[in-house]
Amino acid sequence: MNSEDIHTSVPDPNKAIDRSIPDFPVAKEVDDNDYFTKNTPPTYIHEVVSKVKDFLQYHKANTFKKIALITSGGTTVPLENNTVRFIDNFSAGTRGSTSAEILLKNGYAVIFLYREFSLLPYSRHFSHNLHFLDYMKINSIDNKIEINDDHNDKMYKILLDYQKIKDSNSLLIIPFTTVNQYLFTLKSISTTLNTYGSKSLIYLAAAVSDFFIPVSKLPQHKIQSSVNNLSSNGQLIINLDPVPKFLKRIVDDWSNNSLIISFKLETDQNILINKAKLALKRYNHNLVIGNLLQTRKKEVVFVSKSSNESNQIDKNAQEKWFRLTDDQIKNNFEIEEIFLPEVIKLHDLWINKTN
Ligand code: PAZ
Repeated sequence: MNSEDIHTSVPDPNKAIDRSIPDFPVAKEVDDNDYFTKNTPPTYIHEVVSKVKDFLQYHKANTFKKIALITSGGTTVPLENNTVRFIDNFSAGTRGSTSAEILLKNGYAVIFLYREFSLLPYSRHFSHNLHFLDYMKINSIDNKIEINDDHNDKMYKILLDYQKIKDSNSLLIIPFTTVNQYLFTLKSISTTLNTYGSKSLIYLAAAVSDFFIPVSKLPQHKIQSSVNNLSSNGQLIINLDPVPKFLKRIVDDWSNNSLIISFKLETDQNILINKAKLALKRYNHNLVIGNLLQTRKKEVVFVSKSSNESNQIDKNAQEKWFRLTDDQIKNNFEIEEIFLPEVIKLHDLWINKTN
């Protein structure tokens, strides 16, 4: 289920920039296809498409489960083609990996498009909070490795769940690291997923860079601190182009059969709702889930079109908050357990409406 053969975090030195690619103006909403003709797809993209096709075919033929494409983790923006330095985006992958587990538990098959080495469903409970060797001990009688008694019960439950998902071929894991890999892969997967019809859900929890350096402007080698690269007062000045906003393309063409949900992250609570409403109006998808960096593990807000549909979607957009109670926090509930049942209901309505 894991695409262990695909690696995204090590740049491919053979794929040095093609200087014959002309420079291009910043893509606007109308010409965002430019991005895909003027930037280079990852070398492994055909492999991804073939894995996704096999996965969809398997579920069409055998289970006809609902399928969720979940994006998770942050994208990077390389500053050099042979990347030593890059700009990163905040996101541990908690939202995506937790949501994946819950959707899998609720009968979905999941395509998990994640930042390589960020949190994964199931292993997330162990991978980032303790040295993994501390979960184990050596049995001094036969020198076999065992799980420490303290961790046995928790690990047993999670291992059972994981094996069930693995045996039923319900989880396909695809990595990305750079924003370019993310965009090409998202386009390929969402287009392929559209053939699955309304039983597909796109759940965009990844934190995607808003700015990037187009391939035509990317230095091939490590930026040197020589005078050539620096301003007269010794500053390194980097020009970043805006990343075209592709959500509209997913909604309108790439995956117009799918229910589409995006997340909106802000740090200023005074602008969160308005930004979520704006996104809903601009992209015309099904739901925006707003969250604040500071409280994202305890509360989220759903901003959706009002049932009283009109052209002024932003004015009519509905808000619904989901919050963990103190008791739930004490008992280690995760906010995704509280709001995902509503997402599943929304998706079921979407499926019923289109059938
Ligand atoms: O991965 P994580 O749990 O640390 O963070 C999740 C999140 C805050 C990145 C996600 O909920 C989110 O809001 N994603 C969209 C980010 C954006 O507005 O681009």
